[in-house]
Amino acid sequence: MNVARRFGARLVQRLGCRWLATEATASPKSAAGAASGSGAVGKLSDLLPPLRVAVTGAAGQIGYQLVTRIASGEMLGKNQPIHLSCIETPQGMKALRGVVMELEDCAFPLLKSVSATDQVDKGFADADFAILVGAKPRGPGMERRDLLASNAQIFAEQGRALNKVASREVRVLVVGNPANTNALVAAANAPDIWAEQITAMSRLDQNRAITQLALKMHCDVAEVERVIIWGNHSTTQYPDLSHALVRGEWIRPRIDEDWYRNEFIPRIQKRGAEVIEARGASSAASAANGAIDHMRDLWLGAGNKWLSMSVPSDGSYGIDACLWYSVPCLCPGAHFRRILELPVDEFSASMMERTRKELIEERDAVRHLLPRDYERIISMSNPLARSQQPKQSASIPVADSASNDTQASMKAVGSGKRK
Ligand code: NAX
Repeated sequence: MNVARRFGARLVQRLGCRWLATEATASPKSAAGAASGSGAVGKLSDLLPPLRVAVTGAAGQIGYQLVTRIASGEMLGKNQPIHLSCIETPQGMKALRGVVMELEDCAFPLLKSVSATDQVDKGFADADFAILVGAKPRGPGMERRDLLASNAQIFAEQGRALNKVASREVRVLVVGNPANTNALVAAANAPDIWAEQITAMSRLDQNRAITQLALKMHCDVAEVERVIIWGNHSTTQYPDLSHALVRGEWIRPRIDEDWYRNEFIPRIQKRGAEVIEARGASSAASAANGAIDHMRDLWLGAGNKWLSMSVPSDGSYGIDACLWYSVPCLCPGAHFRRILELPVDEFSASMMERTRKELIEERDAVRHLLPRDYERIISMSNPLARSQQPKQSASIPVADSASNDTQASMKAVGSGKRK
């Protein structure tokens, strides 16, 4: 089957070719919702053919928030009916039944069906989207290395299941930690799925950084642009304001260096711990919100917005291929494009290097769970990777970066297919 054609068909669907949506595809439930005028749900005649969304860890604190927002249409749009598949551990199934009851009790017009299972092969069947939230928390006395290995096992199994039963065009978002390395493990175990269809979440970090900058500059979050998160979703991440704009103006020269290096950067890096300290539990609503933002913008497109996403490295910015490293991207709809050749100053280069090294260490800690030919599996999904030489310019000043035309500094990557 020609994957590009199927990909194109999905794109056509996403772009809203309404002739594809017939009344026959819409359920009585959709009709009731549309007729009752509940919220901004699309008219029956505007509804698209349904898509399947699978969520692991659906009874956990992030999953609980996430499934409700997905079912309400916040992720894929108000004219997109969905079948929702909730996946949990056997121990989580009782709580999951309660979540399913609540979803039913919401009478969401776009929710055509909801299912609950502890079998990944069943849960991922024909999935168009899979959000992998379920992961083991760090137990008492557990070393980081043990946590990495035990979660990598879960993501290896889920990668194999996605490979076996999900749609060939499935879009996968990894949220469960260590998210970047879990994405690598899942992709390495899913040889028939493009590695670039598997992304990990750094949007929560980006949202946190945007808000902190807006607070500092006394402006609205909507007036902040081009904030970047580089690297790992961990305390080594680099929240970068080198290219940030506030009300359309390049802000870096006006930022106090001490605040930037000693308050802003550590605050974003450790924001998760700050939330745990205050709430007694880790971020849940904001994490679910980050996942919704990530998937919505990836699928529906986000114009010229710079969005940070952890994606398989293509070698740009000196990052080793096969690491899932957060970089700035543009989302034209249905896929992402890396923003390439941004100038990187010395400070940024050192911050980016630190988080790169951590990802290498994480990769090495789970190497025994990667197939022997994992580099081939991942790089084959990105035929441009080897032809694109990294362009790292550690000493280039960033002064002109804000006026660069985004389109000029960005190149499309990876729309081939391995098979
Ligand atoms: P919870 O412990 O509340 O929920 C996790 C759920 O996953 C549980 O219900 C558990 O039964 C289920 N689960 C565990 N293993 C599973 C498996 N193999 N298959 C299906 N379900 C499974 O954790 P929660 O607060 O929801 O956090 C979930 C994950 O998100 C954690 O790994 C957490 O560290 C990570 N986070 C990632 C963030 C990011 O930006 N990437 C931010 C928030 C969060 O810390």
